[in-house]
Amino acid sequence: MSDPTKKIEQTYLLARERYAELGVKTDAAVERLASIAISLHCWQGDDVGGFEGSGEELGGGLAVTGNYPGKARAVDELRSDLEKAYALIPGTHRLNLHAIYGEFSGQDVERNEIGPEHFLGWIDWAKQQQVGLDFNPTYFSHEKADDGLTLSHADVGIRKFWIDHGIACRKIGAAMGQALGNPCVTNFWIPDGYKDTPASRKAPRERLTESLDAIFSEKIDPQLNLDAVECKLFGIGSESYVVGSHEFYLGYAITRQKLLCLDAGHFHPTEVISDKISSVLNYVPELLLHVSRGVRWDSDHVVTLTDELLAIAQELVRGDYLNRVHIGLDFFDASINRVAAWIIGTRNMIKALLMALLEPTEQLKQLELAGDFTSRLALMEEQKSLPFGAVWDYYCLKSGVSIGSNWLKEVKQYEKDVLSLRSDVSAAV
Ligand code: RNT
Ligand code: ZN
Repeated sequence: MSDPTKKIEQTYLLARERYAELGVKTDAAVERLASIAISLHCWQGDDVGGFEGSGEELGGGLAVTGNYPGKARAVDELRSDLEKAYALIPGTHRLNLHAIYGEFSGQDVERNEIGPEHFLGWIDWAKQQQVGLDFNPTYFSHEKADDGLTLSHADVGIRKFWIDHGIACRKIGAAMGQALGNPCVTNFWIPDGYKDTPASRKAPRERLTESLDAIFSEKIDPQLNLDAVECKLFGIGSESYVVGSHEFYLGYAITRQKLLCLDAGHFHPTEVISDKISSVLNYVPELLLHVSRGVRWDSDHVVTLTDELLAIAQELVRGDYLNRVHIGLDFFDASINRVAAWIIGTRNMIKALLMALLEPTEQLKQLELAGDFTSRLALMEEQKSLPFGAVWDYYCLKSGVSIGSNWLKEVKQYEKDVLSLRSDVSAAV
């Protein structure tokens, strides 16, 4: 059997039988998987640089390490890199844009003055690529964020500036949702906090509540735009106090019925978001996930197929939460090929979902209800050596993307033909 397509199909049929013995329908799993969109974060493509052209350093305590050549310097390059990534990832996905990625035609457009007009190029591109769009206001890399405070700043003028930015971004999100026919998730993350012990933990939090309420005061059709708020434990330069802590945003999201965004790197290192999903979904309508990988801290490493990634996927499947949870990625690694980073991280997220969809979930739940924890553990462990890879290869084949690590050859070729020709000097947009 030398025809590789035939080989994958044959292997799949054997795997399908094996899973069927456990009552798992692989065809249904593959079909379900194809309907799950992952939101790829644009900022992996250029180390969270954006196109404002203001020369501002990356702020907000965010850190990207590495200087791998070939970073996208302009919108066309970023789109080309994304197209390469999407072509090597099975399924139909989304793009998550930050406000600094607008097309400002060399103009100095202040963040409180941005509008849908600066994102028309992205909207057209998204239509043509058939990807949905998500959005984020950018509350960092700006002189008005240099104090480490934005929406919770004590200065009313600075606060107003950032409130207006938030208002502008929700309108952009709604325009994206309208144009593409599916809701845009607009996620609010702010870096606000203090390096050292605050004298008042209270005042900035009260101001943040007021600022958020002002931003969200205009009702926007949830078919167009959904608001999410992202909590964090600490950041570089905000080690002692973060205004938007977990408790803060949990309370905010519940009382305002907003989406809560759980970033896998934003909690104590032994705390996992997989355990939080089924708690918070009792109280908030929907969730946004920022799937990331912290190594010792919120280091935003490329997502790998870890136990926690699998646990996140299992929670989404076991809890039947896939229609209430938006899956986004959030990592930035400049030490490896950036296109490969997207592909590795996204493929891993999809693999984890497939593994979870191939689980005999009902059987496991029955065993648990019957108190047979021995069998529950035994079956969960047996699950790990079932022929998952055969189903994954088949899914890639059906989706028209290259099998196994063949995608890497294509990325290497792209590096040779395109990325290596880019100089590191930032091109004006
Ligand atoms: C920062 C947050 C936030 C950012 C992006 C760029 O700790 O995780 O989501 O990574 O907005
Ligand atoms: Zn995040």
